[in-house]
Amino acid sequence: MNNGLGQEEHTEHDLFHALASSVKDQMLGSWRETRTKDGHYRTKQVAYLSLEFLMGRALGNALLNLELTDESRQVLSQYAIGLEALEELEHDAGLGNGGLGRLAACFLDSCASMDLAVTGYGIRYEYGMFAQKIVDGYQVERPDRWLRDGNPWEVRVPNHNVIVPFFGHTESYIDKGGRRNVIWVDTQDVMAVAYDMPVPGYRNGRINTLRLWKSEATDDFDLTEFNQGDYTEAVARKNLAEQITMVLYPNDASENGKELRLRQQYFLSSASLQDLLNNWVSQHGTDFSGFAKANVMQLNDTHPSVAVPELMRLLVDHYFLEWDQAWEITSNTMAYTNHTLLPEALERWPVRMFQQMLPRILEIIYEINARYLDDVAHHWPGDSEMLAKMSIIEEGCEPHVRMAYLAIVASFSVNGVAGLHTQLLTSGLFKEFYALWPEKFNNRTNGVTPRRWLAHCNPKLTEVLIKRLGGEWVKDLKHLHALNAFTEDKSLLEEWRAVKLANKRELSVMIAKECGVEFVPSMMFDVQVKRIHEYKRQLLNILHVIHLYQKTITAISEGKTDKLVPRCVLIGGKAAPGYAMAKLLIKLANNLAHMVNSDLDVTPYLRFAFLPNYNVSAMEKICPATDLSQQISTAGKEASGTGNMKFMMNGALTIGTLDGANIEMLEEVGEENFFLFGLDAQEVKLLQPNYQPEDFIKQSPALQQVMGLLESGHFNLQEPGIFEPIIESIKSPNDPWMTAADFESYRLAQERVEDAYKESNSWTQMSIRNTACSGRFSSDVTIAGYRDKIWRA
Ligand code: 26Q
Repeated sequence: MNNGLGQEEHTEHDLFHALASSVKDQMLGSWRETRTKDGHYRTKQVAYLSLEFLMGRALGNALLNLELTDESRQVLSQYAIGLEALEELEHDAGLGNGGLGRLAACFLDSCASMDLAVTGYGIRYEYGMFAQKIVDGYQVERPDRWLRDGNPWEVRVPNHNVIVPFFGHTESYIDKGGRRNVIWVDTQDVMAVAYDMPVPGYRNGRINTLRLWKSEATDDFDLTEFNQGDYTEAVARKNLAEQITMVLYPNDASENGKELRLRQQYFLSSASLQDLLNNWVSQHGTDFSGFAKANVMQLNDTHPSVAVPELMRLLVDHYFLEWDQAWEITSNTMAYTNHTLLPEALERWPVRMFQQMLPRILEIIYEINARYLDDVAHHWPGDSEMLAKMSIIEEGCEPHVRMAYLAIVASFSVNGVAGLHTQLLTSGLFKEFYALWPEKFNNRTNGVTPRRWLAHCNPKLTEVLIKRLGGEWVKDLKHLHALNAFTEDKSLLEEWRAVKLANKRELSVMIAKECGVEFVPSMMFDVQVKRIHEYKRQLLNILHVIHLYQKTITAISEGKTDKLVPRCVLIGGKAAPGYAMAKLLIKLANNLAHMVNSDLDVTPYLRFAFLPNYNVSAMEKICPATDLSQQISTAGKEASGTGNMKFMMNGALTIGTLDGANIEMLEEVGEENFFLFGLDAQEVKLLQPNYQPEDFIKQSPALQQVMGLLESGHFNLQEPGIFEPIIESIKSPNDPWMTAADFESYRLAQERVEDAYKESNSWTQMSIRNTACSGRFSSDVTIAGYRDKIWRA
């Protein structure tokens, strides 16, 4: 391998860039071949449209998939830096918030590895997910200029530039054939420039593409302004154009109504569709009769759902198709995935905003709605309430466009991301649509890629697995089932324990560095890492740590410490910058951590840390080292979860509620290998209207004590009253997350965890069974479902 470096002086960063560039160069040939092959063979093309691709680092994954790890290690042996250390120098591509963005990244890996012609379309944000610092216990956001040192993986492809229009107004005219056409004029145009990133399949020669769009000012636009002598205006406009792809919105549960966000959505949708249509026309001319058979667009939530009217616009206004013909194509190419049931995360845009920014798109939405409401009226004759309820336009003093309804109406497939989630969609949120079009709805339980989330991130366990099972599992994770036959094998138990211990040692080094807290590898590692949100109930975890703290102090004073099971608890995650309650939870966690870790009597039994800046590469170190994975959302609120699967694959046991994919994990591994607790979704719904948290507090002496300490101000002596909002939320009959209701059940489940952890052998057997049963949660399985049931690729 040519390492790209001569004998001259170089920094470690130069070395990283040299290696990455050389790996990319090695992909160029197969990349071109993949493109040609997909063009020739006329295989079905899938466009995965997503505002987020949370790719993380690329080097380690590329080396694994291309089978270049050993060679790279050899090349590096002449330098003073090891491969792992070099990999650490790569900046995460943090172009996503959390689950939805990371799912898109796992899907790309699976699609390439399963030889599917799938292109990811997204935005090349200049600033990705913010970096999180903790100052005095509070979250502080720092900009993430991930492109600062250049991106060795991307290729700018200016020959794919397209123009995206904004603002202006529409006019109609009658053409020579007597047809009435619409043109959208006086627009402010923005150029979309494509940057391609290679997506290597696992050792199969396929290199797929992630195409990320950057917004730039159009040159001729500048020129006109310049000629008019309005130089400063021209530069200011240039700024406006370049703002579009400047920054990722850091909300994982919506901040509705921000104009720039809608601009991003339309920019992505229009650029991607123009690209697909240009591609089609270059091969087939303007005959679109075969288009729907050859193309699918998978919408990653409603974020790119403005692609629906945009495809109609391009077909009707640019290629002069009749409405019905265009609708036939659109409604046979769009497929929509829903990722949430939380009402605040459902996208609605003010009609007024569409009117100004995307006037032609609004006209088309109205036309789609009018025709669709005819169907509704047919299905429910005389039911005007139903019409208002199901309309794409929500009436009111400020009318809104309901993006989910737009997506459902236009899609031939609508899917949820776990069994319970899909069931709740069809029986709740979308039940009228389910009544109208039951055949559209289907479930596709999420998965995660075993390449990154086992083979790459856990090399020690990989070695053990390969020794026992060979390497087939990397491509077909169901092979891990064979491990179940070895749970009585003493030598396997020994190796399994040794791997976990070694991984815990490595994680401890990171935690010491990032948090200033010593985690002791012989203690249980109990972890909850994910975005901070009330529904995910980090608060329940924090209350339990307070309980453990009190229990430890009591045990010490009574001289009964031999019953304690020493544990290290880790919480990590980012709060949306505008989400005050989530930020307050971070502050509470940090104050509590300080209290716990500075009590030297307590620390032999309990340690607690909040990890700053949790991201993809942190998870790669965390999940292999975790004993206990916390998946404790209020039942019915977490659509699926995917972190839960990463932990399971790496042999962590789960303490969790009957929510999202936890339910299916439990099904696979069995109740005896899972710590289940809490109300189920139906019980949550039934209890909600007459929920009395005070009753639950009265009935639980442990919770009473915890609340007493929290309310006493023990964790905020210098800052009186700051945790009032948290205390109130627990005690409020309107607490939608019902933290108090699940506390006692959670505490008891945690006691079962302790009893189980004391029995080292049976714990290890449970750990092995979790890995063995994780095969169903490979994203390869999920993608096989999309391929066979939705894409028909
Ligand atoms: C919407 C409007 C304006 C600004 C931001 C947003 C926005 C951005 C991101 C809304 C939602 C998201 C992300 C949602 C998300 O990550 N959902 C998670 O998706 C995972 C993959 O399916 C599931 O496993 C999780 O359960 C679900 O919470």
